Amino acid sequence: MTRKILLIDDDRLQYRLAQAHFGKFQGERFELHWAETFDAGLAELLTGGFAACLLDYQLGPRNGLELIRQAVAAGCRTPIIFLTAESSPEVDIEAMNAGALDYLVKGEISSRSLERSLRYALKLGETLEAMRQLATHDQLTGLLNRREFDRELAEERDRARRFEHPIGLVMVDIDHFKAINDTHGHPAGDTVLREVARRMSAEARSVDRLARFGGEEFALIVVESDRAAALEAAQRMWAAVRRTPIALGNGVQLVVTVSAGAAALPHDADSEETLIAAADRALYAAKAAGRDRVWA
Ligand code: GH3
Ligand code: MG
Ligand code: MG
Ligand code: MG
Repeated sequence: MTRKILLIDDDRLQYRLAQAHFGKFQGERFELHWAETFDAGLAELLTGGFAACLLDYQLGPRNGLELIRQAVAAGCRTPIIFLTAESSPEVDIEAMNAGALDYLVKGEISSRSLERSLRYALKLGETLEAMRQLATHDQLTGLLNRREFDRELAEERDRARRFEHPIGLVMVDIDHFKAINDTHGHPAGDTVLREVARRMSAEARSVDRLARFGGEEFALIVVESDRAAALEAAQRMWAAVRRTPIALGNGVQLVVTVSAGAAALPHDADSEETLIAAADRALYAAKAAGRDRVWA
C-alpha cells in the first residue's frame, strides 16, 4: 500500500514543486495530498491517516508552530517535517521543540534532501511508536501496563475535577489462578491470562481503559461513570469470562471465573489511591463471599 503524505501549505506553487520532487524519488513512491489552509490541514492531520506531514510555517494569519502545538495537544503522533524560510532560523528550533521531527529550508529543498528527510522522519516515527507501545503496554496480554494505568487514572482524575463528573474503577482478580498454573503448567496459565484479557477488552467501551494491574489482576477505568455504571461494567466482564470454557492448548477446556470489585470517585474515595483501595476492598469482599461474583 502506498503511504500517504500530507502537505499543509497555502501556496499552490509549493504543492506543484513537492509533486515534482516526489516524482523523482529513488525508493518507494508516496501519495502526496495537499491541504491549503490551517483548519483543513489540522483536520486532515488529526484523522491519523497520513504516514507523515510536511508543514509550512506561514499559513495566512496563523502559522505552522501553532498547528503543531494544537495537533500534539490533540494526541497527534504523525511525524511532522517543518518547512521554513531562510530568514527565520530561530523558528526551526521552535518547531523541533514543539514536536517536529525535522525541518527543511524552503529555498534549499532538492528531491534528494526532501526524500532523505521524509524517510528519516518515517523511520524515526516508527521507532518512537514501537518504543511507546513497549513502554505503555503489557507484553503478555497487550493491555495497558501498570505505569500507563497510573498515568491515565491521574489524567482522568484531573479531567473529572474540571468537569465535575465521577470516575468508576473496577478491580478484577482471577479465581484460584495459582491452581491453574500448578495443575496445567505456566504456559496454560499464560493462555488463560491472554484469553481473560481478550474477553474483558471486548466488553469494555472504547473510552474506558483496561490495564493489567499485576500478575492475574486487572483494572478498568470507567470514565465519566458512577458506581452503578462501574458495577455494570464489572458484571459484563465477569459474565464474559465465565460464559464459555477456555481452551488451554493441551486439550483441556476450563471454565475460568473472576471476582471483581467496583468503586467510584467521589462517592467512595477522594483520590486515586483511595479509589484503588476502595475497589480493592470490594474485590476482597467478593473473594470472601465465595469468589465468582461482583461486589460494590
Ligand atoms: P484467589 O482466588 O484468592 O485470587 O487465588 P489465586 O490462586 O488466584 O491467587 P494467588 O495470589 O495465590 O496466585 C496468583 C498466581 O498468579 C501466583 C503467580 O505465580 C501467578 N502469576 C502471576 N503472574 C503470572 C504470569 O504472568 N503468568 C502465569 N502463568 N502466572 C502468573
Ligand atoms: Mg505559506
Ligand atoms: Mg487470584
Ligand atoms: Mg491476585
